[in-house]
Formats: sequence, structure tokens, C-alpha cells
Amino acid sequence: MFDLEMIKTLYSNFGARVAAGRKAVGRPLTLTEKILYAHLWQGDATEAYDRGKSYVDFAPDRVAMQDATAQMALLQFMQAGRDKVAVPSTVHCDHLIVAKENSKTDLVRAVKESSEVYDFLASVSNKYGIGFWKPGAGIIHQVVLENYAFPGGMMIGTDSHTVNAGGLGMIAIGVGGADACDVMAGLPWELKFPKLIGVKLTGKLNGWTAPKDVILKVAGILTVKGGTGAVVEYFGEGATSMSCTGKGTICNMGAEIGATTSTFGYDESMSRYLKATGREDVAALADGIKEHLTADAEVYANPSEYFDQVIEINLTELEPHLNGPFTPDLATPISKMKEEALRNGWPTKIEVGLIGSCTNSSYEDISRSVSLARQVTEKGLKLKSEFTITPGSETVRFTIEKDGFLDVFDKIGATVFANACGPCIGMWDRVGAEKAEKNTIVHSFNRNFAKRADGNPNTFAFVGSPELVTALAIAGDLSFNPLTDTLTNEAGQKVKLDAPTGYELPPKGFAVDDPGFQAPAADGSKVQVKVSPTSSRLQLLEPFAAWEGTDLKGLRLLIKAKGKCTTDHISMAGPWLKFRGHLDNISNNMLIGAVNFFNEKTDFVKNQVTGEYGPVPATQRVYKAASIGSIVVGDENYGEGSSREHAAMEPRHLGVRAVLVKSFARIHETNLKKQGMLGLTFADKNDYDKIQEDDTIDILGLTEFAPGKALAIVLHHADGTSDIILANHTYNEQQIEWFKAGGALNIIRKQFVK
Ligand code: MIC
Ligand code: SF4
Repeated sequence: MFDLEMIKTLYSNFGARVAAGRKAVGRPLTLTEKILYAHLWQGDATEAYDRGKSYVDFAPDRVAMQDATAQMALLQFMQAGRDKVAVPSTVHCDHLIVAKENSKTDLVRAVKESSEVYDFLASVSNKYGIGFWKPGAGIIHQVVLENYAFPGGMMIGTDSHTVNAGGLGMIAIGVGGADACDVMAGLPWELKFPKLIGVKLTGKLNGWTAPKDVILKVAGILTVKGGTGAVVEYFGEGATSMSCTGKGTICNMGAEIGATTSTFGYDESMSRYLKATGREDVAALADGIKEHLTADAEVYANPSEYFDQVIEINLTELEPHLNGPFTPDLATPISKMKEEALRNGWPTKIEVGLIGSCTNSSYEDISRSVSLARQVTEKGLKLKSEFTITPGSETVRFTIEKDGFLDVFDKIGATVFANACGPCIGMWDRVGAEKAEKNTIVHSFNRNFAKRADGNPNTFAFVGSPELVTALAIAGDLSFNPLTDTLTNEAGQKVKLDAPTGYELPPKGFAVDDPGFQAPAADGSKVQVKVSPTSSRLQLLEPFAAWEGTDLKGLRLLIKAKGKCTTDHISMAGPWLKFRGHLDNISNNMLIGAVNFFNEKTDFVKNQVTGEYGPVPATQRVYKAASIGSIVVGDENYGEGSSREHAAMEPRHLGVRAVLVKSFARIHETNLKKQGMLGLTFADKNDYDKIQEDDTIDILGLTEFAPGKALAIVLHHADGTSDIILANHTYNEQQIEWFKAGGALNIIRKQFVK
């Protein structure tokens, strides 16, 4: 068991900290506020913070990193000049494993292909006191839930789905590597005090409906930007009657509505989960302070007085949903799918059903899917689509194998991939994907942006619960509604699938042979970290140059991105994941997925020096070589999706000076600031229309750059006319210092490196 002493210490002060918070705020507190006020960097609260406005310094208990982001986080940490991490931290190897044949073969291949990166991560972890979870151990968020998450704790992680740990009553937040670097270096972590969204769950889940449907429904209501800057707190009888891992699923996919995080109050389901995962002591400690691990009674009795927004969902009436294609907030109840698919021309033949991922691979999820898979044989059916399973951790995989579930899947012809992200992040060597044929897949992951799973822009991906995905894979048909429709079996009879059933936790307990953990050296001072100067996968970082102290003039427009521009569009994953530790090489994917407003094409922009059209990265490299600064213009919710700071570091590295958009997603905006970039928003969103392809652009007001003060942008158009527009920003004093220093790390380095 990890962290027991740390949890004891935290809990021993928790009540007093909460009381100080309550006194400062002057009213009963939500759970979110309790956890936040209990983690103030300064200790006891002395003032009430303004939700959605105040920047506050926090002291998180823990840091988690996955391999694709840890490389950059740790390359930055190595520059900070510390001997050891200041708070408990872990690295998890899960993103770099390509799913192709089966778990064993795929894992062996990945270890061979990525040995340089794994060795680097293992040795940095060993040196600096970081716990290391080997490839095959599982997906970061599942491993964290099983081992580290605890009620009332605060954690940050270099992955947007860190929020999964809200299922165990944490405030767990996804951040860029530079933020993780601060906390590991012993510095406070800054966050704008969030707004609060309360979701009251009444009734009880039943039949085909699963926890996933709660978040699919919430995503439909709030959309991909509705949660921005807010923490979503779930409560009510529907919350307490749900499993802890089900709560994890709901919190996990809260990343898709842009929420800072989501959480649930401590309850019996969490206690049961803690006990089942070998943490009886943590459960006992949590029982001891349980009144502080949920909101004050007045809050849930009268939610609209305490939350900025309240949503109510009756679980008894909630229908299974499918969200998609191409965006996780397009929610369709299964009973409406037939007509919606017809109306929109979505292909209804399902090629592949994929279950698992960090979102949905609990013992409960798998057992419920198995109850459907069993009916294939029992009812003389045949699986109509391909079907794959990616278990979330070795503990889950070992246990479901022991309990005979993998045999059931095997019998119906399913493939079990390695305990890793695999198809969820484009690490899927899908046969025929390069043909770019229009096709449909259904999965239980969380994201379904274009090209995400298999690189094919014409794959229509729909997100559903594992049980619905299983039923749809059996039917092979997107318009099949298992609640009402029948299937024709091999003998020509009409049969109906029984609703799924399963176990919240393994009746005979979890088991595992080798969980895949490697503890760090007690004294890492002798451990050598090697990075070959000729490596194509790892590159030591050079500090970025400081701001030149003047306004930025004569910038060229690199691209005016149209519509959805997620971090997948800015820095694609899949085949590019292999360059996550090499800034110059990965910069060759910069913005290649973004749609150019002027010609509707991707990766095809006008080079203002030559007048010719070409790929975005190559064009930017021409500007860089000629020392011409450039600017990227974007639409709403720019940088939605992941925490990958590469999406901010690549433009920084290649000489883009500013990103000017209608609105930002939270993590990406912070990542830009951290790397010393200018992240600006149009004061008047209509000014987006004034940006022309041949514009030369000045940014004025930087010498008086101050919080709350807009900057002026001059657009010099090619016809000799010009427009002056205003750009807002959210930089506070400290963040302005990051900009001036050329990046936050340049400031940290000064503190530690003598
Ligand atoms: C994702 O789901 O997009 C990822 C891959 O897990 C990312 C992190 C990354 O890009 O490495 C995330 O969600 O933060
Ligand atoms: Fe991995 Fe997908 Fe989860 Fe991201 S969302 S951590 S890629 S399984």
C-alpha cells in the first residue's frame, strides 16, 4: 500500500482546514470547496476566493504522468536542478503500445521498439524518486484508481483524464508537463478557483443503462465547452447507489466537457472499492473523517444556492446513449439512433466494437459485457462485428482471466489487446485503415475526434457503454436497439438479448501475479540518465529565448484554423507518439490536422515568403529560418481535448509568437502561458472574420502588459488597408513574468541551478 503516512497527516488536519475554509467563505461548503480549501499552499484559509476569478496556489498530494507526456515533463524537470521530486510521483507506460495482434505479441514488439524511451523513463524515475509502472502494467488512470487515489485528496497528472480519480472522491486535475514539473520541484500549483456545477442524480441505474450514459447525457447537455473552468460535483441517491468504478467512468469523461475535474462524496461504494484493492486502512481513515469528505448537508438539500449551475438527471428514466460521430457531445438515445443515422447518412454497419480503455475497463464493466458475450453461444448467435478488449490494468486482466471472462470473449472470437491505451489514442494498426473508407466503429472510450482511433478521417466513431458496445457488436448494426429489437440467430430464430448483469467487484477478490511496479532507488544520486545526441526519439531541451522587450511587429499569419481544432488537430497522436521526447521531430506534426479557413484543406497554407502553398510545419520552418514571427488564429474551444503540452511547445519551438482565438480550452491555454507564448482571445468574436490570408500583424501594448488590460492587434491587409482590433487575455502578474522570461521553466531554473 502506498501513501498511508501522507494520507494520515492530511486527514489529521482536514477538519481544521475545512473549518477555516467554511469560516472564510461564511456558509456551508460543497465537497469541491472542502478539498480545495484543505489543499491551500498557505495552510489555513484566510480569505474567500472568487469562483472563476481568483488565481489560487495549491499544494497537491501527488503527481501522475504517462509515458507520452512524462518524457517532456521529465526533460523539463531535469532542467530544474533538483535531486528528488518534492511530492510522491509516478510514471506509467501505457500510450506507446500499438494494438495489432494480441496482448503478448504487441507488448513484446512495443518494448523492443520503444526501449530507448522506456529506459530513459525508468532511469529518470529511479534517479529522482519516482515510482515506475512498466509497459503492460496498465493505463495510468486505472492504475492510479487501484493504488493511489483516495477520498479528499488532490492530485495533478499530465493527462486530461487524470480526472478519473474523482470516482474515489479526489480532486484530480489534468495539466501540462510544465505544471507537473513545478509541483515535483516543490513549488505551489496555481489554478483559477473553479466555478461549481452540481449534478443531482435521482433514481437508480437499471437494465441496459450504465454510468457511462450519465456522462454521455451530461456531455449532450453541457457540450464540449460547457464545463470549462468548472468542477462538476455529483450527488444524490443515484450517486451513492452506483459503484466506485462507475463514478470513475463519469469523472473520466468529464474531460470531454472541458471540466477542470469532477468528483463524488465519499460513500460505501468507495469504501468497498478501497477494501477490495487492499486499502482497508485508507477506508478506515476515511470513515474517521467522513463528514468532511462530502458536502455540508445544507448544500445537497438546497443545491441551487451553492452551485453556479445545477443539473438533475433521473437515472431510473435514463436511456442508453451513443455519442458521436467526430465529437463526444453529440448525444443520441439508442431509441433514436435508427432515424438519426438515416437522417445524417451515418453508415450503420458496424465494423468493429472496442471495449476497455481508461474510461471503461473495470471488473464491473467487463463482467457486464461478458454476460452479453455468453448469450452469443447460448442463443445460437454469431458476433457480426470484430470485437476487441483493452483491459485497464494487469490487476483487472489477471482477475478476469482467472474468473473465466477472457475465455468467454475468446470463444466468440474477440481479441484481447495489451493493458494499454492502444486504439483509443490511434495506436491501432487497423488493417485497411489507409484505404480511408467510410465506416463505423463503436467504442467505450471517451474521445472520437476525426482520425483518433485509426487515422482514417472517414471512420465514424460512436461512444457508448461497454455493454451497449458489446450488444451492437453482436448485432453489427448501429440502428439496433437491444431494449426493443430482436436478432435472428444462426438457426433463423428471432432472439432477444437479456439485459446485462454483472458484479461490482470480483466475488473472489482481485488477484495479480506481477502488477508491474518498480520502486525507485533510495539514493538516486549515482543513477545516470542517458540521452543520445543522435537519438530520433529523445532530445534534451534548450531553454527558450526571453521576450525581446518590444511589441511584436510584422508577424505573418501561419494559419487561420476553421472549426474544431483540438490538441489532436494541433499535435496528432498515433504515429507521432514516438516523437514525444524529441521536440524538433514532433514539431513536424504541428497543426497538420487543422482546417485552413481559406481553402478548407488540412496542412495546406500559404507561405507568405514564397507565395506558394505547402504543409504547415514546413511553412513555419521557412519563417523561423528567416526570423519572421508568426501567429495562429483559431475558432472556439481551441486546444480542446488533451493535456499534451507539445501542442504549445511545438509552435513555441518553431517561432510562432501568438495564438489568437475565439476561446480556449483550459489546459491548453495554461500550457501556452507556461511555455512563454501569447494566448489571446478576440475581444469581439466577429473580428475573427477580419483576418485575411495575406495579413501582416502587429501586437501592441506588450511593454505595458498587465492583468486585465487588452492588447491591440493591427491587421495590415495586402490591399494597403488595415484594421485595429482588441485582444483579451487572462494572464496574471506571475504569468506575465513567464511570458517575459520566455517560459516558466526559465524562472524555476534560476531558483535551483546555481
Ligand atoms: C488523450 O487521451 O488524448 C491522451 C493521449 O491521453 C492525452 C495525453 C497525451 O496527449 O499524451 C490526454 O488526454 O491528455
Ligand atoms: Fe489512454 Fe485513451 Fe485513456 Fe487517454 S483516454 S489515457 S489515450 S486510454
